[in-house]
Amino acid sequence: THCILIGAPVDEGQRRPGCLMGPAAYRTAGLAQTLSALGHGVEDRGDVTPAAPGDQTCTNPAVHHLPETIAWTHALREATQAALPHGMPIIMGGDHSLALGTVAGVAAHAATQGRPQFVIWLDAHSDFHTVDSTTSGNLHGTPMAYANGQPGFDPFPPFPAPIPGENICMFGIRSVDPAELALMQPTDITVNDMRVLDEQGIVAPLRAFLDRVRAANGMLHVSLDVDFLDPAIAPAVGTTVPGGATFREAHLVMELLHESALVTSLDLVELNPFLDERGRTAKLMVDLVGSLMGRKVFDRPTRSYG
Ligand code: DIR
Ligand code: MN
Ligand code: MN
Ligand code: MN
Repeated sequence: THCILIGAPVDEGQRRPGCLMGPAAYRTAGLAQTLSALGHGVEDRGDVTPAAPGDQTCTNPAVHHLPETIAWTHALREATQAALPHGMPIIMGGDHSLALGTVAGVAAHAATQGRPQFVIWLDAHSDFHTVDSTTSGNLHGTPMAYANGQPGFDPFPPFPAPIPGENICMFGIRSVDPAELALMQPTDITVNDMRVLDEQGIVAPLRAFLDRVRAANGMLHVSLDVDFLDPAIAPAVGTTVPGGATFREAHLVMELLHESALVTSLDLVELNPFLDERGRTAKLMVDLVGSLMGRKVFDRPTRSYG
C-alpha cells in the first residue's frame, strides 16, 4: 500500500490545548518508519494549512472557533480527496473536528468512483452533535452527524455525499449526550457500545460489518479516537472515559481490519502529546497502525488444516 501521511494540527474543536502537536508526535514516534518496515511506500505530505478563517456565525452561543473549524473542514476535505487517487491517506490529528473535513473528502471521492462509503468510528463518544445541539460548544463532538447528512450544520458547506446510517458502525461507545441519542435513535447506525463488546467481543460485530462493506464493494474509512482506548493504556487525551478498549481488543480490531483488506483511509485523532507520558500513547497509536497495516506477532496460516 502506498501510505500518504497528512498532518492535521487541529486544536480548535475542543478546549484543552495540545492536539496541534499530534502530527509531530506521530512523526517522532516513528509512524513512517513503522510503515516502511512493513513494506509499504510512505509519502509525508506535511501539515495542512487552512485558509484564513471567515466570519461565519451561528445561533448556538456555546459554539467556539466556528470560522476556524470551517476553514479546516475545507482544507482537509481537499487534502484528503486529493490523496485518495494516489494511495491510502493517513491523517495525523489533531482533534476529532478534523473528521468534518476528512470524511467529507473520502465521501466525495467515493461518489466519483460510484462506490458507497462506509465508516468505522472507534471512540468513547458518538460525536453525533450538530452545531445547533452541542452544549459544550466543542465541534469535535459533531463530525459523525455531519457525515450522516443531519440538518443543523448551516454555516458549514453541505456534506458532499451523506453517508447512510447503515454504512456507519461505531465501536467502544460509552459516553453519549441526550441530544446525540435523540438524533441517532431514528437512524440505522450500528452502535456497538462497550456493553456489546463485553458481551459478544469485538470479532463477531466487526466481521458482520466488514462483510457488508465487502458485499457492497464499499470504500472504508476508519476514524480512531485515542479515547476508544482505556485511559490506563492511553492517557494522552483530553476527554478520558473509563472502561475503554484494552490493548488486545484494540490490536485485534486492527488485525481484523488488516485481514479484511477493505480499509481505504484512516484518521488518528485526539492525541494530546502535552498530556502524554514520554510518548507512551503516541507509540501505542503507531503500533496500532502497524497492526492495521499488517504487523503480526506470529504469522498464522490463513486456512485451517485438518
Ligand atoms: C461531548 C464529548 N459529547 C461533547 N465529546 C467528545 O462535548 O460534545 N469528546 N467527542 O471527545
Ligand atoms: Mn481555543
Ligand atoms: Mn471523537
Ligand atoms: Mn472521543
